[in-house]
This record gives sequence, C-alpha cells and structure tokens, in this order.
Amino acid sequence: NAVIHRADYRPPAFWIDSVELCFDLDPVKTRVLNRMRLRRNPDQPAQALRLDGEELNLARVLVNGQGTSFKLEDSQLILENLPEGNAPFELEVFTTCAPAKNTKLMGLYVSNDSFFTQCEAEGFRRITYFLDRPDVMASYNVTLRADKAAYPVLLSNGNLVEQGDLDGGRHFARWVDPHRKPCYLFALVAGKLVAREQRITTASGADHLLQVYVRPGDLDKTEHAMNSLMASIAWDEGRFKLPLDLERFMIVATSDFNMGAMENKGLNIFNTKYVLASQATATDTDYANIESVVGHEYFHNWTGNRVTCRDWFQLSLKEGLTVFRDQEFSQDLAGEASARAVRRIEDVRVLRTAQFPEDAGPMAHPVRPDQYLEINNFYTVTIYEKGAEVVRMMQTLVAGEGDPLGRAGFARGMALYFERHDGQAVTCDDFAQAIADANPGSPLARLLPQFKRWYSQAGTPRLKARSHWDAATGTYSLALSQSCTPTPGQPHKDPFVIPVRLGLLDAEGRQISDGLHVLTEDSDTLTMSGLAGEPVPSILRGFTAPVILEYDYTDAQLLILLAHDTDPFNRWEAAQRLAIHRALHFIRSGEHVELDAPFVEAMRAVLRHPTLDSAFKDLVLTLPSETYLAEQLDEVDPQRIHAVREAMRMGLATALRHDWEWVYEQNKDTGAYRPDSRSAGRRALAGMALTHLCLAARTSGDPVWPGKTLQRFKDAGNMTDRFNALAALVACGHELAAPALASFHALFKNEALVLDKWFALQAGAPDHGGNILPVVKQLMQHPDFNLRNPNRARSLIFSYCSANPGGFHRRDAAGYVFWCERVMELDAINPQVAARLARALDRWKKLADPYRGAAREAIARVAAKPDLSRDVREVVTRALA
Ligand code: B3K
Ligand code: ZN
Repeated sequence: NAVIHRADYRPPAFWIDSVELCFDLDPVKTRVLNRMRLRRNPDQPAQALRLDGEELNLARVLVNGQGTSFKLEDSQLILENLPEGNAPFELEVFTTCAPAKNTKLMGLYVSNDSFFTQCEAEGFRRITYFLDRPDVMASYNVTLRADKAAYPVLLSNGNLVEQGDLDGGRHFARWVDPHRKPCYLFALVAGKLVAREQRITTASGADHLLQVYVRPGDLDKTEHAMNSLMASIAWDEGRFKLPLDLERFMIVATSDFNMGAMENKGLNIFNTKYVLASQATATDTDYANIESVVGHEYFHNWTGNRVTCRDWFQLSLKEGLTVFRDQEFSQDLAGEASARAVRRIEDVRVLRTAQFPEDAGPMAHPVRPDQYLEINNFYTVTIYEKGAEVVRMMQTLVAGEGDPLGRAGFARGMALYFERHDGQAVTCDDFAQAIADANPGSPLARLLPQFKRWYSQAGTPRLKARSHWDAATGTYSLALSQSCTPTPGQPHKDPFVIPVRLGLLDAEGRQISDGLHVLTEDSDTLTMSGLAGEPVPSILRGFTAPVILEYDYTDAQLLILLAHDTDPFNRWEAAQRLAIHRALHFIRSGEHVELDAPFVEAMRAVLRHPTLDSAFKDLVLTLPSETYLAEQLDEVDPQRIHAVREAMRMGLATALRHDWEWVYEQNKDTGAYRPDSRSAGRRALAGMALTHLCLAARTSGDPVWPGKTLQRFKDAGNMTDRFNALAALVACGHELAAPALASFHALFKNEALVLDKWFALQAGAPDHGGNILPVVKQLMQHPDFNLRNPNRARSLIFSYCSANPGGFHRRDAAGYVFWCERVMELDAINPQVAARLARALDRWKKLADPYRGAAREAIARVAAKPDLSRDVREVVTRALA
C-alpha cells in the first residue's frame, strides 16, 4: 500500500518464457492450473521469486514436479529455495477463485451468465500467481473446460488448436497464442454467445477470420462494428503499412465493463456500448464512438501489443500514441477537409473541458507520471488525450518540404520504432528517439531533449501573445511568451517547445501569410514588415499545441476571423471567444443577460451561411460548456455560471427564432438512415434547432413547436432524431417531456443501452430550482437501476455529479452529500468506478462559498472512512492536500 516511484524501476529478477494455463470454469469456484517455465534473469542479483496474487486460494505449489517451501505475504507468493544457476525450471501453481463474487470486474468475472476477463493493468494476479508486470512477456497455451450447455463458446487469445467433449456434459478448447505477450493482454471468454463472421484477404494476400461475438439477440446490431474493424485494418495497412498479424481477430461484447474496451491480443473485449448499434437504438454519436473505439483497440495490436510498455509509468507510450492514431483514423474516414476539422474541434473540446481542468487540479500529473498509489487512477485524459497531442506535435515538428503536415516524416519514424523495438517492452524515450532519428535535421530532432519536457512536466502552458503595429513602417510584431503554473510536486517549470501555426489576415479577411513558428524560449518576437495595414492574427491554427492562448482579441478581429479565416479551427475558436467574452462579463458583473446585436448577427450569419457544413454550424452555435467557463474564472459560482449560460442560450433561441425555423426545415429530412458525417451533422443541427425553438416557446407560451417536437419524437425513423426531440422537450422543461419520457421507456425497456440514455438524459437535464436531485434519487429506486452495472451507474450518478454542474452544486450541499454517499457505496462494490466518481469534486478549491466549505466537508467525510480502497483513498487524499 505504498507509493510506487518511476525512479525505482528494476528489471525483473526472473523471466517467464512460457505459460500453460488450464481453467475449470465454474462461477462459484474456478480452478486454475498454471504451469510456467521460468529462469533467472542473469543481469539481476540472485534473489527470491515474488509472484503477485490477489483474492486467490492457493492449493499447491510444485517446482520441477516437487513440493517446495513458500511464504504468502502482502498478496505475494514468495519462493526462496529455487534451483541455482540460469537453467530454466518449471513452476506449477494451482489456485481457485470465485468469479461470481467478483464485483470489481477485474480478473475473471461473470456477467449475464458468461465468463469474461479484464487484466490491464493488474488483473491477471486475480486469476493466478504471476509476475504481473508488462516487461515480462511469455508464450501462452490455454485450455478452457466448462459445461457445454451453459458455455458453448470457449475463447482465448491466438489460434484454436484443439477442442472436444469431456465427461459429464463438459467440453474443452485449447488456444495457442503465436505471439509472446505481457499478462495484461491475456483474455478468456466463455458463454452463450453468437458471432458475426467475415473473411478477409489483406494486401499481402493473407486470409483472416474476423468475428464479433455478442449475446444471441444482438447479432443484428453488429454490422457497424464489423465495418469499423475492416476499415481499421485497411487504414493501418494503408497509412502505416502495419498488417494484421493474426489468422483470427475477435471482438466480444459484454454489458458489465469498467471502461470502453480492452485490446487483449486477438481477443478484444468491449463494453456493449462500443459495439452494438442499430438505427433504432443508437445515435450518430454512438456510431462515431464505435468506429473510433474499434479502431483504437485494433491499432493497439501494434502500438501496445507488438511493442508494449516497460512499466506502467510509460502508459502514454501506448495510449497517447493509439489515441493519436484513432483520431487520425476518424479524420481520414470523415473525408473532406471540413468534416476533418469538425473532428479536430471535437477532440480539442474534450481536451479543454476535461484535460485542462485535470492538469490544473489536485490530480495533475505529467504525461509520464513519476509516482502513483493505484495505477488504475492514471488511465486519465492526460495520459490519453494530452499524450495524443504530444504525439501530434511530434508529427508537426517533423514536417518538411513536400510534407507540410509531417505525415510522411512521422510514418518514417513509426517504421523505425518497429524496426528497433518489435517484440520489446520499451519507454516513451525510445519512441521519441525513433521519431527524431528517422527525421534528422527536423526541429524535433534538434530540440528533442527540450521537447521531452512535455512528458515530464505537468500543467497546461499559457501562451501569451501581444501585438504591435507600426503604421509608419508597415511593420507588425507579435511577442509570444510562455509560462506554466506550478502543479503538485513541480513548483518550477522550464520552457516547453511550442509549435505555433500562425496566419495573418488583412482587414478584409484575406490571408496574407501562414507558417509554423516554434517557440522554445520564455519569450520571442516575430516581426513582419512591408504590410499595407494592421493584420488580424490567427494564432495557433489547428490547435498545434495543447496550451491556453491569451491574446486580447477585439470583437472586430474575432468577427473577421469568424467570417473569413481559412483555418476552420480558428474560425470556430473565434465564435467561442466571442461567447466567452460575453459570458464572463455577465458572470462577473451580475448584469442582466442581454445579447448584443453584433454577436447575434454573427451567429445568424453562420446559421444562414450557404456553404458551411451543418456539423460546423452546430459546433459554432454551441456555447462553451459550464465546466469550460468555470476554468476561465478564479472563483467559481456554479449557479451563476449556469444561470448566465442558460440565459444566453435563451437569448439565441429568441433572437434567432426565424433562423432556427429555417435551419430546421433545411436539415430535418436526411432520408434513409446512414451514419456518415454529413447527414449526422444535419441531424445534429436539426436537433439543436428544435431545442432552441422549444426554449423560445417557453417564453412565448406558443405550443406549436413543443407539439411538433413531440410529433417528431413519435415519428422518428432513427434514434438520433428521436432522442434529440426528446432531449429538446426535456431541455425546455415542457410538460410534454414527462409523457414522452414514459413512452420512450416503454418502447425500449428491453434495450439496456437505450435505458442508459433515458437515465442520463434525466440526470443531466438543466436544473430549474433544484429539481434534478430529487429526480435522481427517485430514479435510484427504479427497478431498472442497478449500481453494480458500471454503464447504469455512470448514466445516472455520473451524469448528475460530473456532467450537470447546475444541478449538482446546490447551496444546500445536498448534491455533495449524495456524491459522498455514492462514492462510499460504490467503493465497496467496484473501487475503479468509485474513484472516477470521486473525481467529480477535483476542482473544489476554486468554488465560492458556501460551495467550497461544503465540498471540503463531503470529501473529508469520504476520506475519514476507515476501509477505503487504494483507488478512492489516493483521489481524496490528493484533493485535500
Ligand atoms: N487499455 C485499456 C484500458 C485499461 C484500463 C484499466 N483500468 C483500454 C484502452 O485504452 O484501449
Ligand atoms: Zn488504449
């Protein structure tokens, strides 16, 4: 139960070359026979063998077939009297475990009468005693035995080499994985499952079998996942020349899963949420998420599995890189430049609303952390999303002539990375070195040691820009400077390497120049002369670095950028800044919210624009979230922010009423359902129009639009349109919302993933006078609610505590009391899920009173509970520090 430090890394004292596992699967008592071939690591001093094990019953230990002495201490099996010398020896460990009682969903567990495993990061030790660390890679040979009627399908990693019947109605299957792997990539599945199958021939001419396994009733919802898998395979071959290295690639869906999915070698296990889709039950967002998560897990097959992490501090080596790869995949699949830009904006929005606050709060940590108490707490937006931005900056910094984006240079770096490290467990340094070495002379290669501060220093850098215009000489200068506030354990920061793509526009909005500037010092000044008039700077185009850009844009400049910038990211950003200026003004001044004409006209121009994509219009018209606004303030009054944002939304609803009507008519019919980005964008904008039209009806009392919305809800031919209509009624608090919610429940009572949406919509609805908490409490009593199912717990409890600041932060502190009780209740069931919920109050120190004091008290109450998990303890201890 001690803090683990990166600096303490030592290679293992023993290697495990091969593992033979034999499972007798039984929900109450599963027997696991584990035969390993080990040898001492000659590079390490002779010492005892310490195998990790958790919640196991140990029955027998044999060394080379003989009984031996052993000790059990602190969840370790310690063997001191092992054969001397470097010769391999055989160790046999026989244990039992209880999958049906496993509510943590780590290790081997039962869900809907089937067996599943989850081993990353340290779940394999809940299956058998092992060196549960990623730098120990072994060959696996796995036999599964189980009752044939109850568990007709028996799966593990690799190739099925043998199967047959056994006495007593039982059967067996034996799987051999042709690739060596760390134990966190082990998986088994057993149960009543059916598969969609697809045979493919890849570019090299090799044949492969692809399978998507689900529960029998769900086969009709697997087409999109299979298509996404085929697209992923083709993309990785095309862009990075990385082929599928297995004869068989399987995806299995389970409804009880702690996160999104898991990249086990050849046997990915997925949350049903990221597999199952039909137009009747899944939204466009679900379709897009499935595509990206299927891609993500598939891309891990190379980045993570073929080359893995030396230790868990290197987690971003595989996660940051694989998120970067899945983001690029989604962009490439989106097609046209404008659709790519929409994806980019969405990714940046996630980074800024989730990762920036993390980097400014008590859990802030570098992309490569230096210490942890519980590794599961470090599967964070920093490791994943900021890690992806670090990889993206590398790509940007290897750009060259004929390769303006750095794609070719980056692909060369990837090739070198695999040439050097295939089959190894390596570090983030090894990765960065390969990308740099493949691009000698690039800014990345020149600046590599300094660039790697992105891995070692936490916190979001601030990039300040100040411009100066000398009309007499036609000279424009832009002074850039950087700083980064202290984070826990890091009081001082050295300057980062910040790639800044900069464009200049003239007063009519025509582009004058565009180029990449790399800031490496604390400050630096760019000068351009020979200009006819003062230019408008478009700074940080495409969001080339994960920084907070501070520049005192005037409204006039922002309006020019919004109307004319050729960089779609900064075009969107201009609208965000216009909205933020206004929101912050109203929040700080307490003035009555009244939207000014220039802002309204700019929004109208976007809505009515003849050529802009609907998806882009939807992003521009979406006001910055309450969470993002809170980050812009030193002291946060969540109710004030909520009230101002709602009032601004109402302002846009009423001022643009006719425009919303027009937009709705233009976008409401998208024909036969297809989840492509263009028609998805049109559905999103139609949904947004409905919400605003219903909001406007709230003040006018006009029943027409709520009525039309209800009709659309009833007639909808797909889940996106149906859900958006329902959400519009809920958002405006109309009386038609209640019957619509009831009929939605009745329609989908047998669709777990749709019920999750039903819970989430109600828990995340705009708060009116404190009405949401009672609804949430009531829904906890609903027969369909189940705290043990992570998806359901997230849909109700997280939607309220983490995604509904206006409902959660109550002056009477009842939201915090509710949070505290749920964290403690969940911790006894599933610490990983509980620790995620615990983070809902990360930013409590920024709150104004009375919220601040009450939040502190609630966190302290959790911290005072004696038998907390390591997961929750780490989060609350850091929060109070
Ligand atoms: N690698 C897994 C995450 C495992 C989380 C363990 N607590 C999924 C992914 O990133 O692809
Ligand atoms: Zn991943």
